[in-house]
Amino acid sequence: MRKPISLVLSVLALAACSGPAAGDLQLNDLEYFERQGVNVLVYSNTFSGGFNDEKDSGLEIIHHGVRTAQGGAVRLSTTPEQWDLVPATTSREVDREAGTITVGLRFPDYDFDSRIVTTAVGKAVRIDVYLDKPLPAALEGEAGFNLEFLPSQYWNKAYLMDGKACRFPRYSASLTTTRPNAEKVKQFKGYKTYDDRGTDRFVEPLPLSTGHEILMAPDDPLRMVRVRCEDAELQLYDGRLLAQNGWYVLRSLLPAGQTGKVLSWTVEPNAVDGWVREPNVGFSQVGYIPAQPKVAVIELDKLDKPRSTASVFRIREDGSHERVFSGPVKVWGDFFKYRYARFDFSAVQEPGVYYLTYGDVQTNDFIIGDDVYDRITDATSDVWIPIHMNHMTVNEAYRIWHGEPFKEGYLQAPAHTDHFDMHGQGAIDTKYKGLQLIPGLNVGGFFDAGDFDIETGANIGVVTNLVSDWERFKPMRDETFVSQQQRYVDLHRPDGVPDVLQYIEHGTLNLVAQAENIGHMASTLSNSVLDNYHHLGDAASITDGLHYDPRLKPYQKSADGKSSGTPDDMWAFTTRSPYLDLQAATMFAAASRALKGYNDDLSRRALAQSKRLMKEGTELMNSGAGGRGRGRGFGNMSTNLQLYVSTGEQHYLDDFVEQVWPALDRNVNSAIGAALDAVPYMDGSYKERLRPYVAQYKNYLDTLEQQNPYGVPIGLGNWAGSGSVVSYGTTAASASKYFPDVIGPEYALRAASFLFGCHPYHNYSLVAAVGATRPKEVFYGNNRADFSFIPGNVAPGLLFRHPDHFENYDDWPFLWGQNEGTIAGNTSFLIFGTALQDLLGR
Ligand SMILES: [Ca+2]
Ligand SMILES: [Ca+2]
Ligand SMILES: [Ca+2]
Repeated sequence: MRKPISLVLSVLALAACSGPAAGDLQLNDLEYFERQGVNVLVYSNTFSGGFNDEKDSGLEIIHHGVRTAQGGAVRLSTTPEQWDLVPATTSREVDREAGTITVGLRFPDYDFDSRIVTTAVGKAVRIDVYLDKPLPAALEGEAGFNLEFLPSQYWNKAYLMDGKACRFPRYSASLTTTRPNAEKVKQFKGYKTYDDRGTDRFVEPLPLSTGHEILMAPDDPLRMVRVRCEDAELQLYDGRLLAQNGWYVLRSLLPAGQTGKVLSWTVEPNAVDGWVREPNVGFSQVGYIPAQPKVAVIELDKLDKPRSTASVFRIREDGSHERVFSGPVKVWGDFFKYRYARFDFSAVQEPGVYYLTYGDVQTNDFIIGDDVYDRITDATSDVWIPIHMNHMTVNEAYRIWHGEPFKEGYLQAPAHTDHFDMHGQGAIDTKYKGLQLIPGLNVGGFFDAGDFDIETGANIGVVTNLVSDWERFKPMRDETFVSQQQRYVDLHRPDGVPDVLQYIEHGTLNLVAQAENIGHMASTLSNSVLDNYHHLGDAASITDGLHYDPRLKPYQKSADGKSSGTPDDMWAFTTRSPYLDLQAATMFAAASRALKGYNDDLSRRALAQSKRLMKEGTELMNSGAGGRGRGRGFGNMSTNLQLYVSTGEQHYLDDFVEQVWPALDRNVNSAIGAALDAVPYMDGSYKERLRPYVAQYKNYLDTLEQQNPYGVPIGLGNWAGSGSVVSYGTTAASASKYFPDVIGPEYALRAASFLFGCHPYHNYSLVAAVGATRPKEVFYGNNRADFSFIPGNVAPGLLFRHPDHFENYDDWPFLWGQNEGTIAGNTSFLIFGTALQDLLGR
């Protein structure tokens, strides 16, 4: 996925309420149905997240604290995939008196409207589907009401369909059929999620079970749900047959030729009597240095009575446990769904192995020691980053992570083409024709994230981050063998060259190739067909490595074995953005400095492109061509600083100084990072003039502790906010380094604690970091189909679902907004980790 710009909203805790009562489902003030242990949300989250079916919309059930069902909607297929059509929400009305929530849904592609009326009836919610006009003929036998259940919460559990006992399958291995493509309901913008291998037929799952009443998970009271439908058949499907991120789908077809109320379900989630959510004791899974503040944040059900004390136990050398500290638990207050309390155990300073207890809750152990942060970036730098090197074979010990991808290179994207990952090609603005090979682009660069495209903006961020890391901290770590000549990377094999330099070189190689061969920066180098975009597995097998020749038939190879008729070649989307060109100019200037003396040729080429793009980009910006889909940010202040540092030319510095103070006056929080970056290159008077802004920034940092119990910026966007926490931590570390008398190290350490486990929902480290006792088990990496992780990944973390729920699944990797690490984000973490180590004098 391409990370959308997410807003960090400042929010105050919602007004306190006493929590849900036992008994019947009630429509509450936040406009969802609630009883103790059960929340039924009705379009608090609509299908408008940006990537179609994100599996977090529609009618949803949060069952004893876990969002186990979603996607309740009229849908057009048995097991909808991400790029199947989703309904627009045309209206949402809450009638408190009648106790109903009514939602209007519309599929514009079929001019098809429906209405869902939900009503609490005792402990159940009744769902009635209304049609004012009969189903469009094309949707007869296709449109149904669907509700999707989370596989990882139901697999291996039992269900009864009309009394017959069955088991939810751990593995997707049930019957399917095929139908002619002509019968396939349209997918998003006419894309196809599947490769029919020339059969002209698509696959459709067949139901696991059918009946009129299903009792799900009678063997687990926390997950038990009863669903009844009198007027149509209930069908249970396994969505994983078509897509690994599919859910179990319960559905009923809508009848043809009818209007009015056409379907009724009752859904009754079980509630365990007197259920109160277990406290979540948040703390740093990588531990603490002896002198630092140590505050655990305890997340509590509003029905839970906060305890007055918590304790710290030490695990002694003979294996016995000793209580070494007890202290007060102070209630912080309410923040969205839960109540929060804090336990300060800063007094515990002796190095050793410890755990916390709060009532019956005992945490896993953690370490207090001088060196606990020393290795937090090692997995990111030694494993995650090199695995994401494109156009190379990457090996680790006995394992090939991926072969060499995209040997056939990249074609010019045809004019006026939309793209499924939020890009697009306007008129062609290069010397190439649509679908003509642009030479030289299949070199260097990093996979964006859990997908395999080169996002130019993200790759610019990567090189910028790595150069910053190199120049500030000179990391000489050498654990990676990189041979551009062999196109081969071997992990854990030193080759005499610092790895960061090799990663800078790798990123720069692709970006310089773009500037030289295209003339400006491409927005992305990405898949041309959707069936390749959702690839899971070895990147080298996404395309066939052969040049596409339209004269051959699909799947046919030429006699010389060099081309094929399969249209799978990647495309370069080249529409010019002067803003992106200016960002590239900044990065090239920085890369040129870092590469000098290591790869002089590339260093010279980068500097040449920097000067050219700076000039052309500035002219285009001044002419009002602001570029496609991008804001102007704060002009080219950072570019000017980078160019000054690279060239020593005074006019760049003058331009920087002219821009930095107004930018700080406009918004100190957004400009302070760039202003601090300049400190090493400026004289003492600059630093003194900056001081009051740093004091102003400190005031902002202190307000965060009133905004939420964790004291870091918590984002509410559709992509969770670890990136903002990393950025906050890095800026706080810089401020603390240059102005230690104004800003102490505690702010940067707070960011570390949050990332490493002191956060809502659970207390696992959001970073797959060396040293964390309990990192998250699953991430949305390119190996997510194996419910696994790539070491060093940083999850976006706590995804906010409206109106009051933070979530991070640890048994289901497939929600990108919570579990996908990105190359730009993870190299930002590398800087944060290094800056923290530097700040702590390590
Ligand atoms: Ca992407
Ligand atoms: Ca190396
Ligand atoms: Ca090909």
